[in-house]
Amino acid sequence: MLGALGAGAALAPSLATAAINMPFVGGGTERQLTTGFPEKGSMILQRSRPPLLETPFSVFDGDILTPNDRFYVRWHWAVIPTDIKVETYRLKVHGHVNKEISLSLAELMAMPRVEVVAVNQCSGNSRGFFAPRVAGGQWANGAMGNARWTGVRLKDVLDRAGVKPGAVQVRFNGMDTPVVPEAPDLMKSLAIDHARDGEVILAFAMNGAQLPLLNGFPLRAVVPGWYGTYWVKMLNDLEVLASPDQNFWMKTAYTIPDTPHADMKPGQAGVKMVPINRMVPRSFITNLADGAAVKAGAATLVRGIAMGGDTGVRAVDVSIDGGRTWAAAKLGADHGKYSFRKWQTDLTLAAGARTVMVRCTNSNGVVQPATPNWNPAGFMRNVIETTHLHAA
Ligand SMILES: Nc1nc2c(c(=O)[nH]1)N[C@H]1C(S)=C(S)[C@@H](COP(=O)(O)O)O[C@H]1N2
Ligand SMILES: [Mo]
Repeated sequence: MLGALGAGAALAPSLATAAINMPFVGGGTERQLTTGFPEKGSMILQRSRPPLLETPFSVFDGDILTPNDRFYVRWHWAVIPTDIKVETYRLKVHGHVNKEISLSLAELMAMPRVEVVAVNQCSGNSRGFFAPRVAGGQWANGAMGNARWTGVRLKDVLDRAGVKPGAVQVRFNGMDTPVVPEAPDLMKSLAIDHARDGEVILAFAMNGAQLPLLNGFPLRAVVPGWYGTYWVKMLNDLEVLASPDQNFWMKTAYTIPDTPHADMKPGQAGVKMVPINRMVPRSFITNLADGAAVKAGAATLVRGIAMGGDTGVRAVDVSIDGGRTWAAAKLGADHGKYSFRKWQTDLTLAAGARTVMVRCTNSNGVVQPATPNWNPAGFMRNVIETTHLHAA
């Protein structure tokens, strides 16, 4: 199933003429669509070097699994190998282990396989909607995707090396490198018990096909229920650590206020910061864009997607009276607790300007908040989404 990737796939984009308007805070921002990246269809171009590509939101109204060629892309450094030799690729496992090992793809693929459907969402998904605005990639809601991941348990790989007593974390490193040697290579770590829980996998396939280069060919970490930053791509190095990881990407970047909803006030001092971790419930309408026209006094089908975050979706409710009353939507097929879940309902709207609000409650009883959270990095954006409709 894994073949060598076409030699030297170019990462330079060619811009298509189409554009997409996003109603960001502070005025509309026009964003280019591009079809110029290898193995990718039409994507919103955030940045070309390193590639930051957003999934156009209409894609989420399609199959519950986000197609590989429409799946968002996020890299931190621009030095990304484009010609990976499957025959010579090795995953090295070292550090606080009994025996350092180095596994080929063939060896990894001969191990017991597991599959999970799980949402990969960037910590900064929806950052463009933060008010006041924050620096960083101005994503709308398309820095997320849902896929069926196939691979091996991280636990099984670690067991082959033998984790020594006293291990505290496992650190992931991929084949991409910073543009200047002084800059910090991207590395992310998970607590040893998390790494060995049997749910964290090293995936070599996505939706039944090899990983697209830009989504981490030939191997990536899949950390169900946790933000995408831990899902290290082009993974070739696992280091078992005997003391907590102090590297820039764990200690400084990707930290959130240790408060409910990771919420704080702009300029607030003395806030304790912790590494970002579990995702939270979210829900969206996918078949009607903000500002769409619908028929007044007749049933309108409204449908969308929800995610429970670090657990399943218990309920999706909608409100057409500004959140005073809520009615349960009908949930679609359950693809596992880490997957998107479809929902739909029929609404009859009186003529005029109307709003539809959608709210997810997860299986732990966690509900989306009514007011948006804020933090300076623009992480974990979460609020009950409101769509404006014109009924006539
Ligand atoms: N090697 C490597 N892995 C990485 C990153 C990176 O810069 N380098 N970025 C991480 C971040 S922040 C996110 S959100 C996800 C995005 O995954 P995707 O590009 O497959 O959608 O990859 C993660 N894995
Ligand atoms: Mo991210």
